[in-house]
Amino acid sequence: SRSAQVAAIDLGATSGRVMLADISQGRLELEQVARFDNGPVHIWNGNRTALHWDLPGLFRDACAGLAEAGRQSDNLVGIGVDSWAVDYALLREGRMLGLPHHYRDARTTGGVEAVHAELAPVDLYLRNGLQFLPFTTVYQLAAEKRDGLLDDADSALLIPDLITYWLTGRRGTERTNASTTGLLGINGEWDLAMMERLSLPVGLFPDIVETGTDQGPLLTDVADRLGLVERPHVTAVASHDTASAVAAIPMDPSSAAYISCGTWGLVGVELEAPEVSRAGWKADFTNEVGADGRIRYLHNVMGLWLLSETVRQYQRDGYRADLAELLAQAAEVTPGFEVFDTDDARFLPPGDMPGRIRDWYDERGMRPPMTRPEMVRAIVESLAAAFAHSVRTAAELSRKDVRTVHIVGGGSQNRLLCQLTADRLGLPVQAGPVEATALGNVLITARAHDLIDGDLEAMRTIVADRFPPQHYAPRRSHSVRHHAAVGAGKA
Ligand code: LRH
Repeated sequence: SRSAQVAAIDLGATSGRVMLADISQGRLELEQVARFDNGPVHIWNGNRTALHWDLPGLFRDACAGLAEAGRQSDNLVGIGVDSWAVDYALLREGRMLGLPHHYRDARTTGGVEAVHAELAPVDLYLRNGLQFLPFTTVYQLAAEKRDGLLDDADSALLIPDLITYWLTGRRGTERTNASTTGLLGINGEWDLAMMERLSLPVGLFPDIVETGTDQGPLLTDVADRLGLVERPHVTAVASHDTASAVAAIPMDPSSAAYISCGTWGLVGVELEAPEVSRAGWKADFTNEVGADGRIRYLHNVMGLWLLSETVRQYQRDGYRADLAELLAQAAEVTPGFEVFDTDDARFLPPGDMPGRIRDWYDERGMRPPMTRPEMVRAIVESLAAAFAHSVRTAAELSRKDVRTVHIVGGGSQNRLLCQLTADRLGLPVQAGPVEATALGNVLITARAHDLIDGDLEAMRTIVADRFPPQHYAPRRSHSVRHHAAVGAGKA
């Protein structure tokens, strides 16, 4: 039979890509057809400099990628779109009202205060099951409400849903990403009572669209412009990038923890049902929805952002800083410093990361990392420590006997990080695939087109066969003790 291809638009917080996949029962070829930069755009708004995303630019680059995917394939049947979570565009009568804000923009502080004045943090957790992140959609909306920015809007679309709308003309809110807004109850329904209580417009986001749903063909106009005569359909994939990544982790969820490591390090386990407890609230563990109704029970660790912002600062300082080189030097450092708390909110905004890290040590009268290789080593050690801590907490809170840890995404290529995580946990680390998010994206589209069938386990088997992970054994002798501690939980 004629072969068929699907494309993924995968927008990360630092770069976007379009991938082309040839998938059929037992075969999976994945190729990158376009890659483009992404990052905050700083724009003066009359009062202050605000951080935005260049959505029109991203859409242009994604479309160019789709056109290229079309040229490279003989039968492009499907497209899926995923991106980072929580952010959204406001629309009126179908038109976007201004550039979407970046979740690292400072305006959310007021939003957090406004929301918590109405609903205590623990009550919010009991309703939506989400860890506290100051940029969760509900806080962003509360800040925009205060600034009068919602007055003109009649609808809002999360980023992948916006791209889907611009491609197909159809509006919906895909379920996995909807689960990151804070506006969805743990029962999976929009929490209208909460919206009313917070004086947020009810019905701003369109109806939930289940993961895997056909969103229709490309608009004729779009298809013509991209040279795609046969008008591929867009599938609502697990449009939260982390949900797509987790769907493609070659793991056995009964005994594995995972770290989806890109800009963020999302550390946790997969559950069949939400786990909402006081202990989970205190530990800041979130219940986000995954593909096929699974629950991503995880904590946000700061991730590679700390490294990329550090390298950016070194470049601003006039050093010819190259991350690979710095990591090689960092591997040779004998750490003479303690780890720092990567969760500290001061590390959220873009800026002078090494300076802020030094401040963290100085404030405690501790010896800070002195040289650039030491700084990079401190970051990687601290990330590994944070990963290990969250893996242990996930195991305890979920009462899982975690025996192995999967690292996927860009971080899976960071050998030092993988090894140090294995060492600190005393558990084996399975690294890769690096393109887990794009794989999860194309697999859901392929399933929607009946190119493959089966459940998540079947999809994970395809990934494991085609992209066998790289194994890191823990280097310390006390691994057994650590393992016992990880599995012990509350039992
Ligand atoms: C990772 C991610 C993460 C969210 C953050 C906003 O890209 O989607 O899961 O918490 O970005």
